[in-house]
Amino acid sequence: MRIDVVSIFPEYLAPLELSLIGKARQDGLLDLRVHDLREFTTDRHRTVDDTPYGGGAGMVMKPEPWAQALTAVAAGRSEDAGAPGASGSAGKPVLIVPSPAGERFTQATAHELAEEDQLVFACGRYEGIDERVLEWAADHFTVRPMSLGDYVLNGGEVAVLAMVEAIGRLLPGVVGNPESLVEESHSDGLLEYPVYTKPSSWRDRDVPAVLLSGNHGKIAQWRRHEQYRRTAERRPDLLVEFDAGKLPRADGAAFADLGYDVVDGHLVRRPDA
Ligand code: 6GU
Repeated sequence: MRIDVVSIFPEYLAPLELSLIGKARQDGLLDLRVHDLREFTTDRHRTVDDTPYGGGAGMVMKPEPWAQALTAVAAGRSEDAGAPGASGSAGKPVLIVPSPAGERFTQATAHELAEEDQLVFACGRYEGIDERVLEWAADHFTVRPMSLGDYVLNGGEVAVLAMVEAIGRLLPGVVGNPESLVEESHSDGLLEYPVYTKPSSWRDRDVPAVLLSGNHGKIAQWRRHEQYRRTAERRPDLLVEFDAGKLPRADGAAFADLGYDVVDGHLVRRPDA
């Protein structure tokens, strides 16, 4: 996969040289390039922002440097990137614009984007990028404004670190044991079960006995129930979406204990619970 990141703070992306993603780049699994937006300005002061039409606080990123930068990175894509049928976006690179006003980035989005040939991240700062850049870019890219969640960051860079890590670890060969991608939070619409390691007793706290029992059926059941309990407590919003139709029959009782009924394959919180 090819990833281009355009930012006025390229140094902000330095952590992408570390750990799993850094290794993936060294191993040639990920061709990631960071570009300085100011390199695409033409004035002496390398200006990237200006005051907003209509008034208001803050500054808006000017369209010209963005068009220059995005044209350059779209043209610089790898030879096979435009091969028809190879990508989910009909050969166009995907332009991801981090913004609290974007659609929500989820594990499902990460899986979707991991199938693409080229991703371009356009890091806005200040109040954002002139809207016409996104309209113009739609001729050359599949444009996707994306938000990590309902809070505001100062710019897209930190969000790009998160999204590139979430996507990069799904690329073939990046995570050593692909099994570890199967049983993790959000892979099945639930939060992950709690985990323990040695010693079996620590500061008067024992590891749940079932995990030492060697009974793999019982262990799997305990872990599923812990996922339900934890999700009900911390993220009840996930249970509304959860497909309860594929639940083991006996697990309906576990949900009943948590105050949920299974109705038409969906979990419904009992009014009295
Ligand atoms: Cl993706 N960008 C910015 N600037 N702020 C955010 C965000 C993204 N997600 C949540 N807040």
